[in-house]
Amino acid sequence: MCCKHCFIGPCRMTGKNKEEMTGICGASAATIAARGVARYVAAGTAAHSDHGRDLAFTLRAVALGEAQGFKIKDVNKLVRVAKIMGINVEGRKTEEIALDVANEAIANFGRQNGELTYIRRAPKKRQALWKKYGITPRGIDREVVESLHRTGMGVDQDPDSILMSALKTSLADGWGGAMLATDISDILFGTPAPVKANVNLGVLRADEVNIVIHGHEPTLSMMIVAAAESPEMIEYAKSKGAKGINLAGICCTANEVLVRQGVSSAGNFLNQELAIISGSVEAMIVDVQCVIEALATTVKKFHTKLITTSPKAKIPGATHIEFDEHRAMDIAKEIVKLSVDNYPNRKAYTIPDIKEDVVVGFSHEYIKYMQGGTYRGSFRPLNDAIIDGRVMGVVGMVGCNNPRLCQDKYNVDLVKRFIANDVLVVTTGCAAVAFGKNGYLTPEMMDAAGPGLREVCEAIGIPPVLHMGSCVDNSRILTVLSEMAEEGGLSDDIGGMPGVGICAEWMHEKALAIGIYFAASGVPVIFGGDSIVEGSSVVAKIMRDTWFERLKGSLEFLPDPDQIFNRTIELITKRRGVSRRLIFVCVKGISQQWFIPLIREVFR
Ligand code: NFS
Ligand code: SF4
Repeated sequence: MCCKHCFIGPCRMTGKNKEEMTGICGASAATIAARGVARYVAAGTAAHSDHGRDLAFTLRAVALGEAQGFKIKDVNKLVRVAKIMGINVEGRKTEEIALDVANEAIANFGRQNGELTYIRRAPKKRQALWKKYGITPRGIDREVVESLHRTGMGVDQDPDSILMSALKTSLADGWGGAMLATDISDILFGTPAPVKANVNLGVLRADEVNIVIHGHEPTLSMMIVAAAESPEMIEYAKSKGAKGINLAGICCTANEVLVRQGVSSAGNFLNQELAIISGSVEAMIVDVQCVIEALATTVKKFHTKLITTSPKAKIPGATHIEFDEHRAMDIAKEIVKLSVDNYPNRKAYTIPDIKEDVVVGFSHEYIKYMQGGTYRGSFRPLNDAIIDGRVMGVVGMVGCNNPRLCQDKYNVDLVKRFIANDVLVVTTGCAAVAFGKNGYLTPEMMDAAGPGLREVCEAIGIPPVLHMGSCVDNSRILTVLSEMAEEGGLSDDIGGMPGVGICAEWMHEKALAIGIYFAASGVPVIFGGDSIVEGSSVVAKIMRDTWFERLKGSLEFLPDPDQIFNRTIELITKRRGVSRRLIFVCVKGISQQWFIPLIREVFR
């Protein structure tokens, strides 16, 4: 336990009796732990939301005809988003609608009062709960700023109050910045639908120029994909002795181009240095988030060029080529050319012979479409399967790698057990890539699923583990849950659904923001590894029990996969309730006209 929010400190609490200690200003262990959580959430929300903001400005530039090489790829999604935002679409040009959507998105950041536009997408009951507890977010920037203010020296000193504000700020991420990032990415680059690709270091190629794109924002990486596929660049690569240009992703940039373009992924967070030490990477192009500074030292021992592109993220020792959407294609070609020029410098290299086939790209739109087609798409089949017990529940497995834990092991141990127990898994981020690396993202994985889940997956035509995208795409899970609530039969709110969120190998502030917006949205959430609030039982209890009483969502830390598994099944079982299943069987029986004769037979 440590607070360094002012220079009276740092105040450290060590030993067993932390809860009897205070900081020099008198701050209790609970206050210090709660402030820590709230600051993590503010930083995580800032990261996802700033990503969303940049996309909104790109959309604006596209609408105004100022973004070189970009166009609106998914007009249907643009129209859907415009309607949700209350923007008139009738008889208007695509660019006019796009400009209004971009401006409305941008307005969400600086809004001072009222509420975020997408709050209206949540079930009515959820919106009412947020109002009741005063946690409906107003503007994204306002909530982040207020969190930083509240948690400063001598401001909010009530752990419960600090944690309620953390919930509010996290909602500005999930139903604000992240959801806007997802929607605008879909509008600009296409809404994902299932696509085949490969995952792991074996996607690097011996006889081609290997360019690894790493970071988070899809704007530059999509342009690099286009530049690398251009005949001009392929010819140039051939002139340098390579057979072509091979693109591979790392982290969430990988997920963005994987679920949309089927560009293979070289792996998740802890694969970033491994790709370089294969000796086969001509250039690693990075933008923002999860890009470790150690890359700059690692590339010194190999021929790899490390190229930073964001004005927000520079690394000493890297080559900086700043991205600007107004000249996007020119910059992308410049970067690709520089990478090709580096191919003749490749020396000894070893590409591990490991890669797996994957099927990825399950956007909420596609999952809905799979359940009834374009005109009759709904969540009815999935809801019914959960009600009648063929599917026990849905678990969202998300988040990072963390070198405190064996890479991917926790996630893979858990996913195996969930699908074997008829629990459908939806996944994003580095956890999704972990499943890909271990062969869990193929339809053949149905064989590892329990009989009920297998039947449903076969009927709907989906694998038991659904890769839904990058970390900002966790907002897709919120949309799925809202649509399942609207469909009826399970719960008329996200709270009450037999669903649990799990972040087993987390490390980033963003992960905590995600976990907490799921809790605020009514989902019980479990984080793996050590607890960041272990110094305060008061805070741990508020996050687990008080939040659950108020919001039907919670956050708890469990260090061990067995505990995570057992607790998840306990939470799902409690939520399923026996009565609902019985009612369903009866209603279904009556509708199928076998129930009444059966009862007659029994009582005859
Ligand atoms: Ni999410 Fe994606 Fe990976 Fe963790 Fe980092 S890449 S935004 S933070 S490490 S899952
Ligand atoms: Fe110590 Fe209080 Fe300052 Fe934190 S705010 S460093 S607990 S004196």
